[in-house]
Amino acid sequence: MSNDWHKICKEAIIWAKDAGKVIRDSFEKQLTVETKSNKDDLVTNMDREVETFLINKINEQYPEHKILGEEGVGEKVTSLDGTVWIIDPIDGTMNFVHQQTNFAISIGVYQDGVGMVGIIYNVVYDEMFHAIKDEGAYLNDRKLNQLGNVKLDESIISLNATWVTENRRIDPNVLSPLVKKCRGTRSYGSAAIELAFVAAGRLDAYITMRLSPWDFAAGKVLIEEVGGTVTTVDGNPIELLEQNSVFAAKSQLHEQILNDYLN
Ligand code: 2AM
Ligand code: CA
Repeated sequence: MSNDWHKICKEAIIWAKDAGKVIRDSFEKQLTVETKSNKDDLVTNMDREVETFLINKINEQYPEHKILGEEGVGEKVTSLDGTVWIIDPIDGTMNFVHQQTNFAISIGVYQDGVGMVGIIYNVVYDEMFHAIKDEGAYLNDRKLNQLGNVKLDESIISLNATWVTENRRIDPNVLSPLVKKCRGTRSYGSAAIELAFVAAGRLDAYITMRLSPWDFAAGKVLIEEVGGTVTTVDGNPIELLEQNSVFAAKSQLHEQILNDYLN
């Protein structure tokens, strides 16, 4: 059975906006914060509430679709066959808890492993980034331009300071020359927002060493729709159902950084 991607995109936008309103309204209320894998890996009642809300909407409308969500409210997804929704109810939970800004709802919809719809809702800024495969990407009603070229020494790269200090995943000497060479670095603390900003041309590149499918599923669709490149930091294809390092950038800059710094 074939899907109507316009309809799916429109519905997902409405659900994300409705969920965003619920999250904004929750700022006035008491939040329950718990930790998951470690003391800095946070989850709140709102993460679970929003994931449940989205899963219920998807299930009502598309009972035959599969759903992979960060908080595990849905069933376990082990293959990309068919239509798979990959959702993060709140990407940037630490920002949500500490700052009440710079977090996003991320929804990617894949058909047999191919990204068809990407939605990232920057909740507090009311910025809806969305794309349908082969139909362009949008920020609210504005169509995003295809990404152009940029000189490395005039580029802004998003990366967390963790990756240029001692850490378990990358030698700090790999990325520190890149940090020196580029015009500036930024870190927003929400992978979805950083990927959306690459798609919108606000950032030229984003590099991180470990993300989960719900962190990048929507962003990958958005960036590829404006001609950007998303791979692992080794330049390999992203595995949709695995944790990956992620390197997203304007395509020419991606190639240059890969050749001159990451290889
Ligand atoms: P989250 O807030 O949805 O957990 C922070 O640098 C970014 O990395 C956020 O997008 C955050 O998503 C994600 N992140 C944080 N800890 C992570 C982990 N242990 N594995 C994968 N992604 C993580
Ligand atoms: Ca999350």
